[in-house]
Amino acid sequence: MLKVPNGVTLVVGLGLSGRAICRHLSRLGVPFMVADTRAAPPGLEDFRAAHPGVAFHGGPLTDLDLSGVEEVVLSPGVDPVTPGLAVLSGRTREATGEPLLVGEIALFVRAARSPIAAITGSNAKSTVTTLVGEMAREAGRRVAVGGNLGTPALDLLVEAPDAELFVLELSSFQLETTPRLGAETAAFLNLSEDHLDRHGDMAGYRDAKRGIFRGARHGVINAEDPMTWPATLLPAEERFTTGDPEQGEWGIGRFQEVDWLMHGDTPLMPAAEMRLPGRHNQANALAALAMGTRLGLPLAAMLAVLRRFPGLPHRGELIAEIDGVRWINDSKGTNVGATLAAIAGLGPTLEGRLILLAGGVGKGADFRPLAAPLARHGREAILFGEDASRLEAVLAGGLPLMRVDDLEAAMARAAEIAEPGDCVLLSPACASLDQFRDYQARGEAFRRAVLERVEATP
Ligand code: UMA
Ligand code: ADP
Repeated sequence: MLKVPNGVTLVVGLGLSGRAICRHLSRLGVPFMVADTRAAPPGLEDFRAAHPGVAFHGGPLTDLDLSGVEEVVLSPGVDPVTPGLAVLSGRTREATGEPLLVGEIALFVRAARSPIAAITGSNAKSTVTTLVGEMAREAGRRVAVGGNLGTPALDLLVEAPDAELFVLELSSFQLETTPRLGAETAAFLNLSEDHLDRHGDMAGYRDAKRGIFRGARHGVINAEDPMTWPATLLPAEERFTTGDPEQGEWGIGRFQEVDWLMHGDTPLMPAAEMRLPGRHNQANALAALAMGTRLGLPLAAMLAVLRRFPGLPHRGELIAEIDGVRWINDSKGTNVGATLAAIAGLGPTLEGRLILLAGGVGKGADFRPLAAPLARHGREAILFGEDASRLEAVLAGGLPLMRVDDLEAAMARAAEIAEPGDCVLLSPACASLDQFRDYQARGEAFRRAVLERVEATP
């Protein structure tokens, strides 16, 4: 057994977060060592170069004697019940009374001197985080944006030392190990099945995400999704809905015969002026407006961002229109909730029909919710990857189905059957890891193939 020396902090995981944690501890002058359950994780060389002389243990955590450890800081991908960590369960640090086992965001909260706007949910986190960040920037605020998206939170402290506002996307993994976030405004956008392998069941997953409200001064929640509501009353709380808003709510209402983004009975902007397409993105805009308003951002600046923001790559991204057929990359649709939102958000806006390209690693999810909206809006679903047969079983009878080997074959089939006014939508409802490095690689493969088609089109 290797003893972590008394008073030394243990960092677990040597990925993006782990290395950010090491840099932070090193800046603070806190003695630390690092463990990873892999013998030689890809980050090891960088780590050794950056922190010569700092001890590294590669292998099971059960090899470590943690009896004298000062604190254990986990990377988000490391489950707090990983063998070897159980001895820490329920234990607190004498000096602070905080749990002995925390994550990167706990360290961030201790060090940050400016307000935090935090966003979680199963889907749309990155979109809303980016919107709020852009709105703050448009309003002239010095804002730093990161977390589960882009720059790890702790690195923001160095990259943007003069930030007046931090906008953080936070995952259930990060929230689970954050004892108290204390956000100025915290949004829980939606909850649908994902990451159940880690959280056990939906209640466990929801409870982890609800951690975003610990110490929050203002909460933004989804009126249509009670799973996002906090367990205890917050000092202030606002709701968004895609329906007609009640007093104080953010929603979509009819005014001058078109749909408007509304705050209570005040019309703010015609929904069609938003550059992002679909009802699901209108919900995202409303959540961002609620947060921005709490942060004191002027309405004009926020609406200007909604008029121009084209969306992030791989999230409902229009790559090209070829012969009247739109090809949309929603490779980030890695779970049923995201794909459902894409189908239900885009379907009603089409002159033709949807051709859905889906499949990959389903993470044990229940695909049944996809069947009805696909039957309503779909021309055909083209299925590939590890869980194609599970998708096929659930969708059978609703619309024509086609099984192919991979994305390339799926795109060839889509080009064959598409008619003007149709939309070819890559929104796999699955992770990509059976056939691609990650969802970005899958989206890039789609983009390249569409652009080749553009070039080949006379
Ligand atoms: N590791 C172990 N034991 C384990 C699991 C992992 O030692 O049981 C080690 C791995 O060997 C590796 C390191 O931990 O060396 C990887 O750490 P990590 O999985 O926590 O990943 P990071 O590179 O630190 O990236 C994490 C987030 N990843 C996860 O939560 C899985 C990134 O989110 C995030 O951008 C980054 O921190 C910066 O904050 C990615 C993600 O997929 C985008 N997030 C999930 C999602 O969005 O659905 C939650
Ligand atoms: P996250 O960071 O939570 O993964 P993203 O903004 O990257 O969120 O979007 C992920 C997926 O969710 C995309 O496929 C996108 O089309 C879909 N999506 C966007 N808005 C919503 C919404 N309001 N509800 C459900 N899914 C959505």
